[in-house]
Amino acid sequence: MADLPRDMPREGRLPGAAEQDGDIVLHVDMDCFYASCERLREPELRGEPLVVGMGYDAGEEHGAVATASYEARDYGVESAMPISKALDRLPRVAEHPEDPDAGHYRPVDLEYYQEIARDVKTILYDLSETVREVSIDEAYLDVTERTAWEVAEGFARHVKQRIQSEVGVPASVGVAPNMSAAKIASDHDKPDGLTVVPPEDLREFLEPLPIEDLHGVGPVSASEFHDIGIDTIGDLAAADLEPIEDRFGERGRELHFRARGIDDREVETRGKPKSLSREQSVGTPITDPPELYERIDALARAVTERAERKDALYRTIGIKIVKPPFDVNTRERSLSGPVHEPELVRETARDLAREFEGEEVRKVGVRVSNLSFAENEQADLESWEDGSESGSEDRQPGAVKGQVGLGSFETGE
Ligand code: TTP
Ligand code: MG
Repeated sequence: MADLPRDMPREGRLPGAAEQDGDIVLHVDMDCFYASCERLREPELRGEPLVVGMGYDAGEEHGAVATASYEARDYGVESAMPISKALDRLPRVAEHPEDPDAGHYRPVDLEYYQEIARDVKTILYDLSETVREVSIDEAYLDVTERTAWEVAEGFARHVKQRIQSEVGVPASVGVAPNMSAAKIASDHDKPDGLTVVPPEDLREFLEPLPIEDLHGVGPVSASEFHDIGIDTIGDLAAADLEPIEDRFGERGRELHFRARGIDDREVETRGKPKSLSREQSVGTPITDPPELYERIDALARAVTERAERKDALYRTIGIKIVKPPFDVNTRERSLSGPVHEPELVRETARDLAREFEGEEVRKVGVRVSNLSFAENEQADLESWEDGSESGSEDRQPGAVKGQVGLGSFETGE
């Protein structure tokens, strides 16, 4: 594998912010979602081969599998397969009651699944302020402020358990330093999966995986990659960028980066964010006040630049100071009205940090909240555009505000 710099600057990142201290992204994807919903209201279906789809009743000829339980997948039944083919592989119990290799079939009841999905998403919004819903059963959470790498596994287990105990359906969860890797991680150990990939393990985790595991590589581009001798994510990471770009264009470039564990997309809630923040960890705790203030200044600048891009005004300015090992302190100050004044953010943040002068500090953050938006729809527009530019992953032409992912799902390409 090529010797690539691990500390490549990420766009939008603070200079000097070490990669390993960046974001913590959690991806949730429900297991055989429609089938799990059916099992919730019909517990006898648990552990049974179960196909959810349309068109299997006598007299119907057309229809496709929406999803299959993992037991049905063992018979070769897959999403999007023609129902006739599914019936060949797994006959219906209703018609073959004596056959031990028969399965259950249920029609699609989207409204019911959407209701369950809403319950799941409510828990996710409770777990993080920043939730990016990408389909009916899938979302990314920015959990940087809610956990730390050392305890991320316990946090992920908590997420799974809450969904299981409060809603009653199983989920797979992946935690990684960016969206692309988190998606791969949640898929890694499905069903009932839990995979945590801390930054220092990222390259090693990705390297041996088949190129198909990289989200955005569907069957067509996978076979093109195989044609040029790229079989694993590690092969792509080690390949020269130029020929990849020539062949696959901008998307090739993006995939090449993701193969190397680099993905600059930020998890952003569709719609208006509630706060904007930036934080940075330091390897050796800071005790030197000038260094602390220097970092505060850089973070304040990053946050106000982001507010500017989003046309956001803020009423509250806050800081976060983490002392070793995990002593999290937040302080904030509210203003009388919404403003956009970078200098005021810098001064206020410095002022709030004063009480920590001389103490050991391992993480610093600056945040503005109580946001209002100068240009009414600007924030929505921007986050939508961000999403559509960000590669194949979140492209959902049908997914506009208010109907994110309803009935839409990803097919790879
Ligand atoms: P997926 O998350 O792709 O699949 P899944 O949840 O059924 O299974 P997995 O455990 O592998 O995550 O899609 C979520 C739901 O979207 C799925 O339950 C049914 C629906 N869907 C379709 O209707 N047609 C399709 O082709 C696919 C892929 C999904
Ligand atoms: Mg799923």
